[in-house]
Amino acid sequence: MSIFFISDLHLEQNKPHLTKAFENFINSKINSRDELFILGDFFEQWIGDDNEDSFIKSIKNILKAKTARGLKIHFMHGNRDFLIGDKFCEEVGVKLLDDPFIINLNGKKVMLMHGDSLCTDDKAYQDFRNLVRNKDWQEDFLSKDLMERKEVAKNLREISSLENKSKDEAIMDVNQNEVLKVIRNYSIDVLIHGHTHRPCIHDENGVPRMVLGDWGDFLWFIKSSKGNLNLIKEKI
Ligand code: LP5
Ligand code: MN
Repeated sequence: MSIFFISDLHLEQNKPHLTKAFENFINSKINSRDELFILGDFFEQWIGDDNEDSFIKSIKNILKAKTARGLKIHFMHGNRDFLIGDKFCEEVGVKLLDDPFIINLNGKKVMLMHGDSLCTDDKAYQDFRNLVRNKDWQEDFLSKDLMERKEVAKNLREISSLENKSKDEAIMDVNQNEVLKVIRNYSIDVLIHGHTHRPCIHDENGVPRMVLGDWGDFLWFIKSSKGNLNLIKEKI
């Protein structure tokens, strides 16, 4: 039995090769006794579980086909799909996880995160995150009609890509003190996250911090088998 971790697939309607890559990945590498952890930004954006089109249906079908055969899939929110709710999770049979979430792997405490909460130097983003992760704010946003939500998401994407161009690269990476604080506070043995799109294995005072990459020309995943965790990159 193996455990797989992926993040930052950024699946969207106009990138069908990514949907295909995910379908191939889940069907060819993962069997029903394995477990899959999706650590956020699975979708390029998510504006509510009531939004459905042929693309979303096709992803649901891929997930449903695997969970119906017994595959356990765990899902964590990212900064693009933090509005994924219980309706979606129940429909496709995945379990929503808190961020952070700790699992025990062969006696090791492994912490899973999307990774955005570690980017504490990015004050503008953290303020934005606090706003949109608020339950009341989310209820209000989700009560708006779909057209309006689509428009807000589009504007926000434009603001975000404009701002990212002027932000220092270092600001958009994790804050070192925050990483060490998390490792210390939770006494973890391994930290796995995505978000930064800077795949690497860092040594944080003896604790591995494994950073998943985003999917594009390559797919990235971490596989745990026989007690080892490996960060793997494959051509799509
Ligand atoms: O996503 P990416 O890689 O471009 O950048 C992220 C941070 N940006 C975001 C915003 C997302 O891209 C937008 C996703 C939209 C889909 C969901 C829509 C449903 C909800 C709509 C909610 C309004 O996460 C970016 C980080 C970067 O990662 C690196 O970590 O820097 O952060 C920003 O760009 C945030 C800006 O700095 C601040 C934005 C202020 C916006 C103020 C408008 C308030 C919106 C209220 C609307 C009603
Ligand atoms: Mn992200």
